[in-house]
Amino acid sequence: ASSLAETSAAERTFAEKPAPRLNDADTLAQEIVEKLTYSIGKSVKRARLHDWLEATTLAVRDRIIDHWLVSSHETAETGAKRVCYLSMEFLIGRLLRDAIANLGLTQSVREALARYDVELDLVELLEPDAALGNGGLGRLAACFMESMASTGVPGFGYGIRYVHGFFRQEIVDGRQVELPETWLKHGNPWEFERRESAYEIGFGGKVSMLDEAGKPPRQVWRPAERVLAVAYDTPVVGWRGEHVNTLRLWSAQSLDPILLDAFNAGDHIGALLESNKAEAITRVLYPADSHQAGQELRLRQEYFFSSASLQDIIRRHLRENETLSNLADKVAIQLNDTHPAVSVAELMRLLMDVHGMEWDEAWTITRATFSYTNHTLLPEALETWPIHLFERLLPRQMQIIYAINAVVMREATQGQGFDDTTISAISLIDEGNGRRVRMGQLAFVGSHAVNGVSALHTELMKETVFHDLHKLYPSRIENKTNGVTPRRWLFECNTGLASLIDETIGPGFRDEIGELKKLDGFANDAAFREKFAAVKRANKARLAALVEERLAIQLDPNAIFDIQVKRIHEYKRQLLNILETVALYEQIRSLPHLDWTPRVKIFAGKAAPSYVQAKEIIHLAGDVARVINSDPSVRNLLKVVFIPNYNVSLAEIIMPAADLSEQISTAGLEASGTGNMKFALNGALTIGTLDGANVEMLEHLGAENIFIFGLDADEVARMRREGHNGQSVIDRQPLLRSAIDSISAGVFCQEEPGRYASLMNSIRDRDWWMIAADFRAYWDTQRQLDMLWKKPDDWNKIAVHNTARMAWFSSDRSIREYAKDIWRAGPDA
Ligand code: B1H
Repeated sequence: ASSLAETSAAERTFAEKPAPRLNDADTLAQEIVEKLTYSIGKSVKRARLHDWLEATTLAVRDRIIDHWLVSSHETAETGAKRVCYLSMEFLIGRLLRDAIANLGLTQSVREALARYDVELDLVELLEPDAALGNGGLGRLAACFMESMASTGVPGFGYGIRYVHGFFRQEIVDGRQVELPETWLKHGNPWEFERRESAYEIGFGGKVSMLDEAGKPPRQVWRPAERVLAVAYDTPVVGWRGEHVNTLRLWSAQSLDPILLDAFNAGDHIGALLESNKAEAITRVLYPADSHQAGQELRLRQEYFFSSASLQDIIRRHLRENETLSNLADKVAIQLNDTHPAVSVAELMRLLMDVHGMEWDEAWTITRATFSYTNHTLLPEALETWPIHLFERLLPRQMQIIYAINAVVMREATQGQGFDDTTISAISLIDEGNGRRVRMGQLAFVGSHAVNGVSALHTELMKETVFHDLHKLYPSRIENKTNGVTPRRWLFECNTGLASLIDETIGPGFRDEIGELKKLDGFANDAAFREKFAAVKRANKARLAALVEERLAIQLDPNAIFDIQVKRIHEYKRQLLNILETVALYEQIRSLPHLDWTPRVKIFAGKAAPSYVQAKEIIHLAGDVARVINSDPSVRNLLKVVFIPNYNVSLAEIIMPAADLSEQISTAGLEASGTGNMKFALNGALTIGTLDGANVEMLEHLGAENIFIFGLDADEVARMRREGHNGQSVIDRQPLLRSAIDSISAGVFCQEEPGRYASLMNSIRDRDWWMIAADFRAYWDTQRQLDMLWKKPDDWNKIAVHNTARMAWFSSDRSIREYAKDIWRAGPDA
């Protein structure tokens, strides 16, 4: 505040809080109609629903801008440290409801629109779902942006403005079909193009020594190609609207939109080729979750947004500081996985080649500035790039990587006396597979802190991928367990539950989520449990209506809504769930007189387009659903649905409607999971393995409130080492054997009986994902849950404990930990 007083009067007018606006419905109605009239050019009479969406967005946006300017100026003028979160993905979803809720305007906007017979809920549905990400990693980045704004950490998100986000999934003849997604079709009222923040990004070309008189000789890179990175800013408003951060996404443009010479010579097509090539960089999101794409275009994307972000960070720093020597005191840069890891080499290049810094100082600053989050241990997801490709595209950065490697090797041999095998394990260059650059190693050595995303995952990082680097730098790895924002994932998506909590313990939990604990005692209050259950029933009815409308399948609201929604991946074991479903189906058929608990099995999720097994799993889920749903002998006891096109907006309807959450990955393979947290926060019980953040959920919920089964990570590792074989297990388990035999015999696909033979054989042989190995434990736990469902008091008690005890999994907690331990930024720094 003291430095605020020293700024000039002109500056101060910006930095001061804006004149407060009135938040009542009259004022909002007036503002919205003003936008409708003068920004959209429509009268109230003629306006279509979409016009109301735009007008409402613009009116709300003005209010955000007031706070945005204040936040930005405050950060600039106090010299506060900024956090720059570099991520290939920001899975932000729709923004309007979140913005209105965080500004505290939900009721007023609803009333304002109602005066014109417009329903806010319908308006909100028209907003496109911005899917600039694949799954958990991208959604985490979005939750973190919201939590940084809500906890007052000055933050920038840096990413890519993909023209086409994550593909739209349709199911045609049972198979996934990918369709292009066009979220920008009607323009995007949330973003501001910043033509003045544009940077040149080079590719290819040569590096040479420049020996200028009077200066030390230095390397210069002369790229063969150059494209322009143009910034688009979206404000991210935090809880109560007090702090607003910026999500800055880069779009690629050609420097030379048309080659005039070629154009004038009559080559109209050729004249546009270059701009097409430039713009291709930000055209589409790679849809492979937990799998490295490996294409040149992907490496171009990674470098493009890394370099643009770093140039932007440096420019802003030099506007406010005389030197780059204090960069690390003013900026913390978080690398969200290795996708922006080339930043380590790029910052070194910018500091040395462009700003004339010496190696030692540049290296010290680089490591003090960066930190890196690892999100997976799956070998197929660890990024490496062939040296020849890297060198051709980024020759100077390749030189710098060799030089960094030499520094690290020296530390390892001289400091620690590491032997040859250890040395080759930590090398940035993988010599084994045709020479490749290891991006994980690069991110690790270029950072002062490296974190995993759950306690278990962090420990496994130390034992596996980073075993040897951890020996060399034993204090670098730490844990930061993921979280989810309670605003979107409770207050907004489950207004019924949030209001019930207001009534019960007061609204304090909305500012201090820890207060949810006060709800714990109400688990024993029968009247409260009844209200809690009524909210769940209403949420289930809303989901059932959606399923009826989209799939023409009727769901029994008295059944357990047993839900598995996430990317389709073998390690996530949707197949285990399907096998249990088939086994249950067969049991119901053969023992119809038993007192079965009715269940609805709900699946949703997308498969990477080239992931054959994942696509077969989707196909199988649909085939199984078709046969079971049309079999009169199971009556209403079992229904199976696969809801197409899972995305953030669908998740907002699904999470509050779940009775049971499936978190059943092969132990040791799911780094954290975040869907697990959203479900539990909304009062679903979890059936899950000791994997990822499930382990910590067990600690916070207590063993009686979560249903853990199966092998743990050590047992999985041991069985894999010792050569586990599925058939030997299957032979001892008639239920499993029968389910596998039915599927592979074509019971669910009589038109093509061999369809699932190889999928089933993979369980009989290697059973790499431990599906056979875990089946019995899974089945038994499911039957235990069947019994529990028959005692609604007991079930609901557990459900209440889940909501009451999940506060720790707020992403505000994650962000505060990062801010304190890694970034040393934020209000408490
Ligand atoms: C996660 C990815 C991922 N881990 C590569 N790794 C990608 C890897 O396009 N790519 O190349 C995209 C995504 N995503 C997920 O991150 C983990 O599987 C979850 O367990 C975790 O909760 C989430 C957030 O940390």
